[in-house]
Formats: sequence, C-alpha cells, structure tokens
Amino acid sequence: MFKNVIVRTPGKSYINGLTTSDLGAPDLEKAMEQHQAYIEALKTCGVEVTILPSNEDFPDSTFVEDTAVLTPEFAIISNPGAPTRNGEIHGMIPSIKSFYGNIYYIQAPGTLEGGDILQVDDHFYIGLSSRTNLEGAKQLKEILEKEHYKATIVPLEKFFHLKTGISYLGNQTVVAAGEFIDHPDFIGYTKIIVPPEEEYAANCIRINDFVIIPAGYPITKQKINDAGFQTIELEMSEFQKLDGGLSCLSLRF
Ligand code: CIR
Repeated sequence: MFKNVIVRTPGKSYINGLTTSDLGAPDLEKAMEQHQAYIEALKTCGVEVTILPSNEDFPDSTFVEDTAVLTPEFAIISNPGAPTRNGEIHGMIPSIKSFYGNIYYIQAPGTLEGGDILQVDDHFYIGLSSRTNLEGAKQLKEILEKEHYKATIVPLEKFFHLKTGISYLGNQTVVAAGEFIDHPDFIGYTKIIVPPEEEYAANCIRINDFVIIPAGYPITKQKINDAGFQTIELEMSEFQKLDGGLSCLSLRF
C-alpha cells in the first residue's frame, strides 16, 4: 500500500525542458490541467499528496521521480545524470527529510535517475542508461543489499529510462514493451505485453486498488483490465512531449 505521494507543479520554464521527441513544444496551460488531473487521480487512489511549488530554475523539475528512490524504510537521494537536472535534488531533500530519518546519497562520479529504478517487491532492477552510469548503479546496489533488498543491474539497449519500457503491477505481473518482452532478467514474471504502437503505455503506475495508465492505448488497457486490475486513464500528451510518463511525475511511498 502507498500512503504518500510527492509531486511538483510544472513551472513556466517547463516548455524549455529536455526532450528527444519530435512531438513539438508542450502547451503550458494543458500541462497544468493534466498535472491537476494527475493529482486528482492520485487522491482517488487513496494517497496523501504533497504538492511542491514550481521551481522555475529547473524546467524538468516536475519529473520528481528522477530525484530519489524511496522504500518503506529509507530514502536514497539520486544524482541525476542530466547536467541541467542535477540541482533538482536540493529542492527535494527538505520534503523527503520530513518523511524519512534514514537517507542515503548517490555520490559523483556516480549518476542515477529514479526513472531507471523498478521495484518488484523486495527486488530492485537498476537500469544503466544515458542518465544512470555503472558507478551510480553499483552504489545503489550496495545500499539496497546492505538493507537486505535484492538488486540487479540491467543495461538498457534503446529505452530512455528503465521504466519507460517496463512497470510492475504487483502479483508478479509486469507490463513490458520492446527489449523487455523477452529480456532474461524478467523471464520469471507474468507479462502484459505492450504492442509497439502503444509503447508509451508501458509506463503505468499501480497505486493501491488502481492502475493509472495514459489515455489512448486501448489494447494495453484491455489487457490490464483482463488481468484483473481497475484502470484510471489520464491525458499525458504534454508530458510525453518531454519524454515524461506517469511514473516520472511522482514519488510514491
Ligand atoms: C528529462 O529528459 O529528464 C525529462 N524531460 C523527462 C524525464 C522523465 N522521467 C522519467 O522517466 N522518470
């Protein structure tokens, strides 16, 4: 069960955030509406939502997931690999400290972004990406193993972050796209396979009794429903334009 979620409102500078997509610049007003709907959906899932104010200095700072890894027992502050995002952690630490006494830090030259970390019960998968390097991944693995979790480092081939292509729904069930469909590290899980034309829907979030999914991916939605999960669909167009998905917009714990 998740009790708490931290989000950050997008600022005016959001339109200048990083992207690899060719979907065009985000519409700020629409992004604000979509963010508000995201907050409402979280409340429907029964969590307490901490809403941090926009931070104009960091255009991508609404993607709070990348700044930390939160477990029930301790927090790890990340060290984002994107230079324009690295300073975002300072604006997150006070809020994370208000919930956690036991806090670890990923140290340079290690880099790590929360979007590369997938928790499957007591086992964490750590993606090696353009944002998370081997040094950062090893630091996290060491912290997790010391705290009695399992950890596996997974080099990514194509996906931006690990969770761009795979999500965990509970009950040993993952939603998987592209390189993760037949990936040896995820062979033992029940898989909901996302077809190539719906790849963006691989990033979805299970929060208590619901799975929040992006709107407009009917095949994946049907498969998730058929697996017994209740879904909430959200418009995500303005976050997709900056490579952001549903998980990126929150820290859940
Ligand atoms: C970035 O490039 O860092 C942002 N525009 C998108 C971050 C997405 N975060 C995530 O997948 N956890």
